[in-house]
Amino acid sequence: MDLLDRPTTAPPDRLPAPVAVLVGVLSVAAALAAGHLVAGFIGPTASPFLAVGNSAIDLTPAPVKDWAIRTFGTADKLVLLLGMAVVLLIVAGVAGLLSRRRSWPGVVLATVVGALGFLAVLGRPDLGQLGVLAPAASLVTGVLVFRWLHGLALDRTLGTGGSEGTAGTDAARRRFLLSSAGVAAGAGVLGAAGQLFAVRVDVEGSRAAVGPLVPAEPAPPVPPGADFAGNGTPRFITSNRDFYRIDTALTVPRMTADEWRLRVHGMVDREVSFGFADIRDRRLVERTVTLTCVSNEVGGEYVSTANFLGVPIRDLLLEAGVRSGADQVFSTSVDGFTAGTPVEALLDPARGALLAIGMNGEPLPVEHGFPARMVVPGLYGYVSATKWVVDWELTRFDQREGYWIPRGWAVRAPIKTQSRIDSPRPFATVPAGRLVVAGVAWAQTVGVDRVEVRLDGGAWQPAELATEVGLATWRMWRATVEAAPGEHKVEVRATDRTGRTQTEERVPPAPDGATGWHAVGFTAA
Ligand SMILES: Nc1nc2c(c(=O)[nH]1)N[C@H]1C(S)=C(S)[C@@H](COP(=O)(O)O)O[C@H]1N2
Ligand SMILES: [Mo]
Repeated sequence: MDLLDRPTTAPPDRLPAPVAVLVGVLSVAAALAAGHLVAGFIGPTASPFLAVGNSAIDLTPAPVKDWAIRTFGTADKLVLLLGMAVVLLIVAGVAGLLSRRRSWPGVVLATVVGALGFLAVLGRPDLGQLGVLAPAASLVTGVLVFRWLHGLALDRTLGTGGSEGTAGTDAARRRFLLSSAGVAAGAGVLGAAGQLFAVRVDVEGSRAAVGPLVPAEPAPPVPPGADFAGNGTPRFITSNRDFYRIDTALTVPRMTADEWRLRVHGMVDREVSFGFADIRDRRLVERTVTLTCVSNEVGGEYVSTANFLGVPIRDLLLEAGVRSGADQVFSTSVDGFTAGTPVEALLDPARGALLAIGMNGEPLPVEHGFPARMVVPGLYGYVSATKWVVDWELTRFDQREGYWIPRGWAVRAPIKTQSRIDSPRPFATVPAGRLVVAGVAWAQTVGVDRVEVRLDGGAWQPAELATEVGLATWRMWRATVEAAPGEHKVEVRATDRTGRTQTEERVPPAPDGATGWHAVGFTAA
């Protein structure tokens, strides 16, 4: 309070800088809280802060986005929100400093920032027109609080707070401090209330209420010997908790099974739609599928395997009747993510694409798409695996583009044959002598035929393959090499059943998946 109360010789004619900054920051806090509260009622993504964050994600140029994912991994969203908070604090401070005499410069700046919130919310595909109520609440609250606190602060500074003399100044100062504290507390309470309303949708309760999902056609049990976990590979089935996760939205959509509906329309003979019970009451089939992300670097972790339970997408499409000429199913998630999948792949009974409602014996986890998602063996997730899916439009590839296509990724994206070394870990030190190298390989829909390893650029030697579980899944391998004391490099390459061997050349993930041999350097001692 020292700075605020510093005695001045000449009567000041403007707010001290710290007071001005405080007014700006508190007004922005109040604005965000009001928007967050309103968004709690009409849809969490209408919260102006989140909406601006989501727009930032959607508008970020592809190279920056790829860099952010590479650098921060799944913390990229936290980094973005923190970065936005810092920028906003600076803007709020500047708005205050520009308004040391009069409030209008700050009001203008606040309006400009508020307009960003409006644009962001209007751009959200998942919000109705009510969505703009949230940024409207922010804007009005921000401007009113700013003008009010600004007035109190001027009274306090100039001593125009009412009665004459120091008593008046003291009263004005008290009024300003109390009001500031009130705004800070009020913003906290409103923001928290908005958060409570936003999570009131009891999605976990809805998941629990689904009850046991019993497949009419269970996936064959994973045979013993399907993994080499003892040698350092992952377990064959990835637990739901460890399953990799990719989503564009800042917050995971919270939709209950009761609210969920999938609408099938566009180039169909008849529009149909399905509620959750319609799907759950059908003959459910379970399939073991390895999902893969196109962003997976050579040797990367964005590949996992689960037992997915659901109904064949083929059956649902046949009920709607696909008109000739339609070559794309354009799927939309409740959060606005979209993907374009070839009709041909979805109708192929051998591929076995599912509308999944279960994963590893439970209803889909919320982060993996509850109530329902698509799972299409052999296609990268961004062109096929829409989570929280609510809409299928039968259309043509030349008519509509899925979310990632204008961002530099390929329209058609079959998963490339790949292999990865899981043991030894990079830079590990291992005992010299015989060493078991182990890992995974995948070539979804055709199967892995052969895996080979070589040490220090020597001759390729065949690896032992684990028991094959299916063509839609990964396959584990291991090989024994002789490592003399010193530094080594081990490399791997797979050959699929079409006879194609992975090529050596390293190609980055964009636009249609990384290629190249995975190599691991280690020391034998
Ligand atoms: N709604 C929605 N669905 C989505 C995505 C997304 O960002 N939003 N990401 C896709 C991508 S890029 C991949 S690789 C898979 C990942 O599925 P998972 O998170 O269950 O592993 O989901 C796909 N489905
Ligand atoms: Mo992905």
